[in-house]
Amino acid sequence: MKIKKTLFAVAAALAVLPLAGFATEFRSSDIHPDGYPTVEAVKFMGERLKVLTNGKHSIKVFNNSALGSEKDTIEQTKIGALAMTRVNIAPMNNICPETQVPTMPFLFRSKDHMRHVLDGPIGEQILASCAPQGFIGLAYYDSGARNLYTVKKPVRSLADAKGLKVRVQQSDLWVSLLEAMGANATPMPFGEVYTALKTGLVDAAENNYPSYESSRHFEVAKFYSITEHSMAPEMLLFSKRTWDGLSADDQKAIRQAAKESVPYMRKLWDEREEKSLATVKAGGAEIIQVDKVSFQNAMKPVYDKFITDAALKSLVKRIQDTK
Ligand code: GTR
Repeated sequence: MKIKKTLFAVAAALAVLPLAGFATEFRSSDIHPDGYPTVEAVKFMGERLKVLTNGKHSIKVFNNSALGSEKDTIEQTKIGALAMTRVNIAPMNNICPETQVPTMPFLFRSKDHMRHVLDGPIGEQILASCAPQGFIGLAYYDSGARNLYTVKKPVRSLADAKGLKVRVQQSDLWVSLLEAMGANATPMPFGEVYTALKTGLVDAAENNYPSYESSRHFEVAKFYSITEHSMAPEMLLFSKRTWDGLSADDQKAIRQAAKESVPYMRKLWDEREEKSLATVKAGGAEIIQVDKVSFQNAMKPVYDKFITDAALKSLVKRIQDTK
């Protein structure tokens, strides 16, 4: 509570500074380590921003959860104590309902489908929808398909997921998604998952290859089942509070630099997915093909619970109809 109050005071002070005229090093957070594609992409964005603003603005990335969990950094960004945060879209689900849509299970048919949708007007609409909550959505980054991994016994079909205690991201939608698989969902920050798996607090977690590899979760949970249940992307969010103090030219440069970092990130991402797969296999992970249809068929309750109003239904339909 005390920390929150202090942060608020800092944010309030920042809000009255005439940022428009000053050189700024924007602080940006990430939970991932150096070398991870999201971290490198934001550094690249910073380099581009420097060039586009003739050295006036730059970005400093605080990675490895140095500024807290994604939920924490989202709050800091909202109040303007932090200029930017790179997070998964999941912890935004409870804040900004439209972000639930790209999180939905089995919605994107492929990486190309996902990229095509997020690059277009649907992606733009969802980014813009977070402004009333205090966030300028700058871009999406890839996060691949998420797969379920277990410590003790492999999951080959839906029946095997029944009763498993699975760590999920801090989002109600994610809790329901795992419950629809028959599992018990335990929300917790990413930084706590390794220990939770190792000590038996949870039986399983789920993530893409690069996170499964870089977090070393593969050392403690060796059965990696290709469920591909969600392609929830990453988001790059700028504090609206900070944004509103910037000149139109600076805002344009930030948007431009963020946009330019997307293809850079995708190239790193594609390379990292392959590299991570090789690393986890060499480390003893068993890659398991599952009966995917059994998982797909179980997801209706998640759609019924979260895609409730006409606007969200229409977004889902437009995505499904996108070739
Ligand atoms: C990763 C993602 C992170 C975080 C993490 C998690 O794939 O890049 O932003 O969401 O998953 O599961 O918490």
